[in-house]
Amino acid sequence: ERTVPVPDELRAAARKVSNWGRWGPDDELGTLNHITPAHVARATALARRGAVFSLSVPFDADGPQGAHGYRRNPVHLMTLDGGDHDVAERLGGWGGEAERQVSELWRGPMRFNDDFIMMPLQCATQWDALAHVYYEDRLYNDRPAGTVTSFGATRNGIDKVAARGMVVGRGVLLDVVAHRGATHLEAGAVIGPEELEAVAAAQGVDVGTGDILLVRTGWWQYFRSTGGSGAGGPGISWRCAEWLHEREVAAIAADNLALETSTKEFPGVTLPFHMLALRDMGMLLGEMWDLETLAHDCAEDGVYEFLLVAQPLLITGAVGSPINPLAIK
Ligand code: UVW
Repeated sequence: ERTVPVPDELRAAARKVSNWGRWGPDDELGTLNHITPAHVARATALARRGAVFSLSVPFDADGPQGAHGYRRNPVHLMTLDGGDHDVAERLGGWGGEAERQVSELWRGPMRFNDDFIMMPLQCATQWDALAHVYYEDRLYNDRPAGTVTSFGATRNGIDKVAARGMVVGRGVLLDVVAHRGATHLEAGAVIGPEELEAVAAAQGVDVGTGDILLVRTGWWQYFRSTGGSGAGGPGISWRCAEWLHEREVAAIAADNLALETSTKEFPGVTLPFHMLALRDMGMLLGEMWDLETLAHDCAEDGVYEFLLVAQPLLITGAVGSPINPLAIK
């Protein structure tokens, strides 16, 4: 048997948390529909001190993909820099159309540098789009798997979210590391819904409709401090799906590689929380966010809520997007 069937328990959970049809047959935003203009307006009031925290890890060759099998860290290349100008002046030009264009520009006082980057869209701080993970040939809202082709995602792509400027609202940090009194969670640690509930209660923060939930596991900090080891991530259990569904959470992100635990909760089934969240609930998943500085600030002032702005890029048909999320307190 090549295919491990969907376990009964997971299928039962899928039925409970499914949002297919909830926002109409054409919906491609999923649980982001929980964020209404009223939610956004209320969230802006959380930017009280004007303190801004970038939640992005660096996009560079030392990135988190050192711990990943099938992705690569970004390759950043310069296409033009000051050295080209110096060489052209000392040794003569490059010849051809390139020289004609550039030397025309260099006759004036303006100088410039250009670059580009090659990278998987999901190699560092990012959102998984709803078209990223599916099973039994269906994507979120009963779309056929064939709607994603080599031309990209014709349905449920990240562009649908980006075009609407959807990912802004009330962010809530649940600092599981601090709650456990640890520096980081051990590889494969599992965070269940009971623990999310306990952390929220201990921090004195509620989690409700339209919130964007951030979960700190300490993985990113640990990965950085150990010089790149750290495959086998701590993370949330598939059992958190129902808890998030009941609270009408809009999206969830964490500071680890895959958001959910690397522990196999069902034999032969990889990423069961992804299956429920992306395909059945229609919930964006954020991975590899740097929550360290924000967590320290929250511990200091005891405020675990903030305005969160985390827009994906408008990349047509993409199944994920790099982001530089901002928390503003
Ligand atoms: C997979 O690797 C399938 O998913 P993610 O990048 O969201 O962890």
